[in-house]
Amino acid sequence: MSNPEILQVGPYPEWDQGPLNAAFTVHQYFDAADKTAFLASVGPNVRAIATRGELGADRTMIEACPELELISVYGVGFDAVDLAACRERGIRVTNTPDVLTKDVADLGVAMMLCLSRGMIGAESWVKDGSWAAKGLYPLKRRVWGRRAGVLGLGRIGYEVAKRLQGFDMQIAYSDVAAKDFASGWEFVGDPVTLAARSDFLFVTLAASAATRHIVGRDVIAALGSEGMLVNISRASNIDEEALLEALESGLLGSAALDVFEGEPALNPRFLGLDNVLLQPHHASGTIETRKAMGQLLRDNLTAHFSGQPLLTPVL
Ligand code: 8YV
Repeated sequence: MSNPEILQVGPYPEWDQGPLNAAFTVHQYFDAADKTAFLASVGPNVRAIATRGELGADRTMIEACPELELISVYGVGFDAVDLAACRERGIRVTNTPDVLTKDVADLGVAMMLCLSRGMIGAESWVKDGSWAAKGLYPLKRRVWGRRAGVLGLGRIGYEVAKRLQGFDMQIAYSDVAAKDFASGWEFVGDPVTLAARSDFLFVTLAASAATRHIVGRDVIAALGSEGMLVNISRASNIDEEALLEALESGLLGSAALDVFEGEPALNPRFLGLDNVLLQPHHASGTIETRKAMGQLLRDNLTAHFSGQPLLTPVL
């Protein structure tokens, strides 16, 4: 009996590609020169799509696969998957939560520390001879004891707040409702109020149509010229034009960003700023975590095709 045919939307590390090729007949969408023709050719036999959080699967792709049963996402974010198209046909969707939560939280906190203490510039100060020529590196801002806001106290937001507690920070969060497991942290009902009482604002909520630009001009202005915005969620949660204007004018102090509209082709205006820390959507980018994500992606596929319950269903 032939292996189930799947569509692979983006590349995976070799340690994932081998087992995927062994278990399935894999059609690699990302390698196709003419993607429309490729979908027309292989789509009719595709029973599952293996994608990545930032790549997802749009309606066109889904409709090109009339036998599609499952979309397995390598990543926790499934906002790039057209869930409405999936619901119309009863297509299941899985993601890879939990295995990446702590890595993403680690990088968010590391970005805050790196930017607030000026570590990128400090390394240049050493390497370009400024230390010897100009003396002490300019003073930066401390982190411990200051005010942190977490916008979205889900898995990742909770791990961020736990880490910030270790820096004796005054922690508040905003979510759709107060969380009973967050007793030591202040619940704030809206993002503007949260930003106004924060020095560091972490955007950690899952992205959806409902959260698009939840960090807009009002939130950015409330965070203010001494504030730092840290985004480890999705670019769509922030009004990027408003963010750029605020960073360029000084209305916002600084921003540490792991995600961008149009990534990897980010807006070139970011490149000219000296009050940002830019990361290449790397928050879950460790060997250990990516291996666990790849394993969970395949385990969901295997479970589906063997008639077993999905491990981490979204839909
Ligand atoms: C993934 C992400 O690593 O989890 C997500 O949704 O955005 C990242 O953590 C990325 O999608 C993998 O390509």
